[in-house]
Amino acid sequence: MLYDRRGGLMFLDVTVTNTSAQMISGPLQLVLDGISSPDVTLANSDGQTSDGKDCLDLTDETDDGSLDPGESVVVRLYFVNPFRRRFTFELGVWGVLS
Ligand SMILES: [Ca+2]
Repeated sequence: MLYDRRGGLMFLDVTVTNTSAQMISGPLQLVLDGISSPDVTLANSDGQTSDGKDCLDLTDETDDGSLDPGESVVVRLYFVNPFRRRFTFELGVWGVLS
């Protein structure tokens, strides 16, 4: 995790690779869950899932709207963390197997 002193945000690059043999169609979403500190929030959320988890839409990061076998996308997560807390979280990827 890196700290952007000017913006006051922490950030982390996440690479999502389709290691399966099946194409994954969009909408492709990176879902963030269980941030361990209540003082930390995701700064660049694209919205929330139906059960209230922050998510980022990765569909536009793919070359053609779907994640083919072996294709990777990289997305940067920005966190607001005013007290510089240590924290953990879980990531999941939602897509449609075609
Ligand atoms: Ca693709």
